[in-house]
Amino acid sequence: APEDEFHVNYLDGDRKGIVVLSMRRFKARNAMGRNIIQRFIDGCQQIKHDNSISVVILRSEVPNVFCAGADLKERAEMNNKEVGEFVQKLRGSVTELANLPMPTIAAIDGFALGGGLEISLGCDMRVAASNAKIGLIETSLGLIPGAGGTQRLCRVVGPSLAKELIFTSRRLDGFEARDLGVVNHAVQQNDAGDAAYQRSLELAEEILPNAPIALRMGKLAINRGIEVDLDSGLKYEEAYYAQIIPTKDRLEGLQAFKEKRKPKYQGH
Ligand code: CO8
Repeated sequence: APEDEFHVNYLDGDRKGIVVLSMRRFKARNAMGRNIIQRFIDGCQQIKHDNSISVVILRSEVPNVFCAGADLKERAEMNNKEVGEFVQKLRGSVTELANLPMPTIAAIDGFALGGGLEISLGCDMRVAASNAKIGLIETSLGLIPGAGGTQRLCRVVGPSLAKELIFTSRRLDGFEARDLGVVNHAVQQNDAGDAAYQRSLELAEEILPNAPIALRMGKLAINRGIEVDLDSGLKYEEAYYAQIIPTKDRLEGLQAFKEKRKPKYQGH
């Protein structure tokens, strides 16, 4: 069923507070067609106001593929107006993901090409497995990255490296991508083909004990701050810091320190 192309899974037990977004359009290697894009947007909207979520992992359940990019078959059937709307929707899905208030991690266990890499650039952090093939290959298709790639890759690795990667259409494996800073961590692929997802879970578990509102304010301060000069950025930090002062979790943090115990944050 089309709704099966994208799942929102709330983990429980020790992992309560982690949500996993799963792309699972098996036949088309998670190519972003109209349906999966809509499910993707719906999934982000479903979780964005949920303060019980501390961290989100975006993964693929399709073996060996994170996402093959825009659906080139659907696209070939469209007239110019429809292509325009389609591209706008794909851009919108990455914007929805990037605007999620909580920390997000992309688990790249295989190909992440073109729009596939652009989607992962909508996450705060990326983890790749050794078998990943990561690249903004659009110029080899007569295009440029159209779902944020020219802007977001620059902000991750700086303009001269982003230019080299876009001009050459180079495909990086997980370790190469890690060495260049395109992804935060790289791991050897395992037999199950989910090593990047497993490493992403570890990273999520490291984030999980921390206060959800503090995570959200930290993300906002960084995201807003990198777009402006330092003085304005420091003002953002001050403003988001002020929003934390009245929270119960801040008092819980102080209390736990005093009592030499682990804090138990509630997200308010
Ligand atoms: N679109 C549509 N169908 C696709 C796509 C795609 N991007 N990728 C794979 N498929 C389909 C194949 O056609 C095939 O279908 P069928 O079984 O009917 O023949 C099926 O998925 C399986 O594909 P393969 O047999 O090729 O599977 P492999 O596991 O051997 O290879 C790969 C997987 C490496 C991912 C390979 O399929 C591939 O290279 N795909 C194309 C990748 C690509 O070029 N992506 C870039 C797309 S362009 C882009 O994303 C630019 C976006 C710009 C932003 C848009 C504006 C917002």
